[in-house]
Amino acid sequence: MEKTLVLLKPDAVQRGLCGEIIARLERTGLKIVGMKLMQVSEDLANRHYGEHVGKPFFGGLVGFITSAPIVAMAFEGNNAVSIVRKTMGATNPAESPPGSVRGDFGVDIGRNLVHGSDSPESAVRELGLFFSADELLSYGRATDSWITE
Ligand code: DAT
Ligand code: MG
Repeated sequence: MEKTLVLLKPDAVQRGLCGEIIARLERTGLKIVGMKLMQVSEDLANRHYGEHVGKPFFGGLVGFITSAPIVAMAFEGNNAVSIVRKTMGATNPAESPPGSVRGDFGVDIGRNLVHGSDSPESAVRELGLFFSADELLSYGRATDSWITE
């Protein structure tokens, strides 16, 4: 089953929006299989955002993600990557539609509240950075057969 990494970034935690964002992700039917409050180290930030090294916003991005606690989550389900990305909206809140997390709660590309892996391959890599194998749980829900055929 496909899994994806979600980060509720420091702005989401500071603004008290974690519950709102988790509720939106949870009600899609995707299953929470990992979750923790944590402070991202500079080393972890550099590895997580490795694809952006050298871009003009890289320093600000690392400074931001390490500035205050985040909530790291793993969601599981068919098409988990694309469903989370759709729920998040576009990278720039100004271009993100109403009904999306970034469109409803953001104004600035550097304060866009939430991270979601951009492909199943990225998800495997990123989940490995944020979670050990024993932190990702496998369990059934009574509703599973009402969510997935
Ligand atoms: P996404 O988070 O939608 O996957 P991304 O991987 O291209 O977007 O970029 C990672 C983060 O970097 C993004 O959430 C916000 C920041 N970022 C991207 N482009 C930026 C830009 N042009 N100026 C400032 N921050 C930017
Ligand atoms: Mg990305």
